[in-house]
Amino acid sequence: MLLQGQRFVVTGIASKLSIAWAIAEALHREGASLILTYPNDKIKKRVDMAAEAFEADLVLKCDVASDDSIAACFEQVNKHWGDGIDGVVHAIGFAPMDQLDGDFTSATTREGSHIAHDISSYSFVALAKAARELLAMRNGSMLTLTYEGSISVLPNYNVMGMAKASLEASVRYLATSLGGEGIRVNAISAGPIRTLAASGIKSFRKMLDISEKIAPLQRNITQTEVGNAALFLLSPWASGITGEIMFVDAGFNTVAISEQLMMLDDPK
Ligand code: NAD
Ligand code: 0WE
Repeated sequence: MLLQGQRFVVTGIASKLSIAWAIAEALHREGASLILTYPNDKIKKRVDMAAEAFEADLVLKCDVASDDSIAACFEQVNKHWGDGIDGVVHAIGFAPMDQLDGDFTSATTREGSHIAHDISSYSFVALAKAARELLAMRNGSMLTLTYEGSISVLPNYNVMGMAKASLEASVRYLATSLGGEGIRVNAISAGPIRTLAASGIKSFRKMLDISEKIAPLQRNITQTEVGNAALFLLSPWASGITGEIMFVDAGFNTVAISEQLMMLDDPK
């Protein structure tokens, strides 16, 4: 029971496939107490299911598009855990669907870019602002989820690549800003996983197939593997780690040209 008596706020559960579901599962397994959040009534019932499964203390509304919603949420967190929290998990990403389809230059719009950056990047800073005092009381930490598309180009990821690059920079700036208060800030860069956020993405299946051919482990990763890495970064075992982007991607990011790709061009 690595996290007995510790308290975490987990955002981003939308289904049993959500990465946040697996993170909440891992935290609960290690004895942590949880508050889970949802953005709107459509998703609330899924979060209620998770709350039951993981014996969560509370389920709170938190739409990160709204400062009022974030403030109201953390007012409740403060009421429940007024003497501090040990961590906040940000597992939120969104861009309008039309942004994630086709040629980057043509598909990207001012409005689409604004929404992608607001919901997928600024929201992490907004949560840090709201949680700062409570985190400082217990040497807490923040964790977010990012993707390789922030560094190198993948078809259709488009403006989300820009937003994830911005999110990763925010991890470093927040780590320095909050380090003096004993608060750590990290990210996990996860390999592709079939979740709701992957549904409707053109040729996601193909992306999974190619990823497992390039990755050193020759397979894709699971939500549980991200949950376990999250557990580590949120735990006292990671007390010396901040501003870090940790890859949980079966090694995919370390390979430029795989043996498999060589054979594609010249089969033998
Ligand atoms: P998911 O669809 O299960 O989770 C995305 C979450 O964002 C949902 O719970 C949704 O409710 C939430 N959300 C969207 N708008 C919101 C708002 N305004 N306020 C509050 N919450 C809002 O998909 P997922 O794959 O578990 O995504 C979680 C995170 O992991 C995202 O940041 C995503 O970019 C990242 N990630 C996913 C993959 C992948 O392949 N699935 C890989 C690397 C990183
Ligand atoms: O960050 C993500 C998901 C990003 C995402 C997905 C959606 C689909 C539904 C953001 N906004 C929306 N909006 C919707 O309406 N991932 C890392 C998963 C993902 O998405 C891709 C990927 C991968 C991997 C899009 C194109 C290419 C690869």
